Amino acid sequence: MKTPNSERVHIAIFGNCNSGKSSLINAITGEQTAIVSDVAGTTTDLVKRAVELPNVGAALLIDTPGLDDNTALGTLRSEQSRKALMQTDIAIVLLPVEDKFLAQIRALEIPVIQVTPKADIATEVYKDSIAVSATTGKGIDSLITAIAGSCEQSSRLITEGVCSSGDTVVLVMPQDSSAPKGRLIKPQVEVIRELLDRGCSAICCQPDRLAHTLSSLAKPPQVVIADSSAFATVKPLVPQGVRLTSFSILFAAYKGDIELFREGAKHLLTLPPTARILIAEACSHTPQNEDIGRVKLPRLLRKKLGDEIRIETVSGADFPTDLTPYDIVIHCGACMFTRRYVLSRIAQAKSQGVAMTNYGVAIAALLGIETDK
Ligand SMILES: Nc1nc2c(ncn2[C@@H]2O[C@H](COP(=O)(O)OP(=O)(O)OP(=O)(O)O)[C@@H](O)[C@H]2O)c(=O)[nH]1
Ligand SMILES: [Mg+2]
Repeated sequence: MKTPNSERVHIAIFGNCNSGKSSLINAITGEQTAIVSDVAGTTTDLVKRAVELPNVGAALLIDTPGLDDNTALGTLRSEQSRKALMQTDIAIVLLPVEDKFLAQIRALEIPVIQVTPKADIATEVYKDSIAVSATTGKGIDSLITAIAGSCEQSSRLITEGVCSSGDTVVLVMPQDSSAPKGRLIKPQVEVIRELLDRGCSAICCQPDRLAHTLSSLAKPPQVVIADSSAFATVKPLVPQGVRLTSFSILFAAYKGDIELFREGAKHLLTLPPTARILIAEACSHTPQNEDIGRVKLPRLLRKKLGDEIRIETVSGADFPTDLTPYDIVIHCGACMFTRRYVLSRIAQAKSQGVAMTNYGVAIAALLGIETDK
């Protein structure tokens, strides 16, 4: 099955015009698909290429327009390159570039690999960089090893800190009318897969079978993970000493900053009836999300804060650059976004002094539900 882009490590190549970015992508993939020429400004758009890299796995290489293109159109394009940073997990930077750009990458805490390009003709190798030649292939292996090293540092588990290898885990997954027909939703599939990879036993049931499932086990499970909509039914059935959490809480930690989201949810409960709230969805059209973001969440918000509150919704890449008109941003679970993308939105909200939370944490707070993690 094809790996979705949200599961791929996003590796973006940045540098000035003609520095050899597209050639480097061709050298990494061993295919001459990116257009290369000695005319500055050859790459005019973000170009994404799905690849499998040794010790990295599924990756998405992102070719970008030159950063130093100062023509009118070029300025727009280089602006695009800077925007690409928002979706970048690992940045490969072809030196030299403006210090300001490197500072921007560091501010977003994106792992960066610095490269001296065209090593076959370069007269000097920049400090702390890997010398690489797309023409001779020199340094390409070292570059891929460095990418693998950066991936290792940033890889994290969904069930980190909640489940240990070998645990028995009961998953409570309602398959009601809001569930898609004939399949499981992505967060459930991903948790089950990860538990299997970690040598855990994953036992799935719907809420009405939980009591039966627990009583049929010789020993209580270590963890119960429930859909937050089933919490009211599940909580009283979970024995003392068994850890209880929800898929949304796990994903809030995996795809964001759970502490910040919890603070945001506390703030949400104190907002006045004049509040202005921004709901941000990652997908432009996903029925289940639409249901939560457009119907369920607004209903809960109005019930708690009053009918006068103003709620606006944005979707996809359509996230405002100025968040200050809003009292809070409520983001979806971001199953279609990478962690980095969500973190860069969090960084933006933080720098503008605007509170942020996500669907799962906000709904839990509005319903007065508490989880162990
Ligand atoms: N000698 C040498 N030439 C290279 C190397 N890599 C790229 N070039 C040449 O440098 C020129 C620019 O290469 P591109 O890959 O198009 O550079 P780019 O950074 O993608 O350029 P823009 O898309 O215009 O920003 C081409 O003429 C390439 O043949 C290299 O490793 N060694
Ligand atoms: Mg190019």
